[in-house]
Amino acid sequence: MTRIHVTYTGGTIGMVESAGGLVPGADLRGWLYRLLEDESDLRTEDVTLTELDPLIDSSNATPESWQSIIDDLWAHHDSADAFVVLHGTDTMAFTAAALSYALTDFDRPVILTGSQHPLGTIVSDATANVTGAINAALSGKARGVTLFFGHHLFAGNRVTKRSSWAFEGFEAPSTGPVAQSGTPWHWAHMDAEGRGWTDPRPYRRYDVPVVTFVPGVRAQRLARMIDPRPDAVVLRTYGVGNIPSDEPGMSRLVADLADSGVPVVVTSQCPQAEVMLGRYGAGASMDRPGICGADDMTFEATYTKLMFLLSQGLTTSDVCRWMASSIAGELAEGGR
Ligand code: ASN
Repeated sequence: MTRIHVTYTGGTIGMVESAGGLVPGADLRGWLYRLLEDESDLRTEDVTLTELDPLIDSSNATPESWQSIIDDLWAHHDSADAFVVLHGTDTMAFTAAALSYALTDFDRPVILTGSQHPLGTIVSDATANVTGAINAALSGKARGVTLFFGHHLFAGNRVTKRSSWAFEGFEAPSTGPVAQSGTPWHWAHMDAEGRGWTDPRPYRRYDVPVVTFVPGVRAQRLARMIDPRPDAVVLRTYGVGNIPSDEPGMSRLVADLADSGVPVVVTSQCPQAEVMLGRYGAGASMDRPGICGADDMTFEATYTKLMFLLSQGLTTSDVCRWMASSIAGELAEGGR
């Protein structure tokens, strides 16, 4: 018999209406145990549940919240065979990626899920998503950290939230899903190869501004965004890694930032991308040491990986080296 541990972190799934909008407050524990009793062969004693305190809207998640989930998973590592994390959808893809880097030696499947609508009503997707996550946990086929939502299972570091309302609210733009639920489930090959990370240090918060380039942005605006000097910067550039290089001072500013030792990570605004620094003249100034491309990583996988690497106390050149190497299957090294 498979034993399952559930970590409940908050999110719409367990929210109730209030005068100030949706807030945590539903009896998730009662609902979950009734669901498992009625709909599965799992015995109550085979399912344990931690309700994190406080339960949050995942918009309030921080690297410390990721760490409290990781700590809860490790605390139950020996007493369960598979793990389900109930999470708000807004930042679930960040948490899934963050967990994937920190849990490469966890050796048990971890499946995140949540819902677009609170549990307990006929219009809700909560039952479908939680039963899907439990089925993935029981399947014996899920590996590493995955996310189940709207009939699909995704690698946790390849997924992004694509819709604020659709029941198919997530997608993996570069890889597609790992499995589709059905009778039977259809599984794709999971090529989540990575080098892993032994004994990672806990997540901490770092000052990492994310700069989105838009047509007409001035270099002066960017200069203000990076003053005082942050711990690292993520640039959300165009296409394969292009910036408005004709804007006076723009390319110089980015190059100076890297030269001063601040790691600069270049991502694309395209959900499906492969960053190639120097491919165009408009991005050529960024083809230099201290500036690294995010390859085909999602924005969520990139940002959380940077937090992970900074938390390990790495130098800028090591941050860049790891940005190009797969820790937990988050990128296709050397392109696809
Ligand atoms: N704001 C909610 C959250 O992320 C959204 C949801 O769970 N559907 O916690």
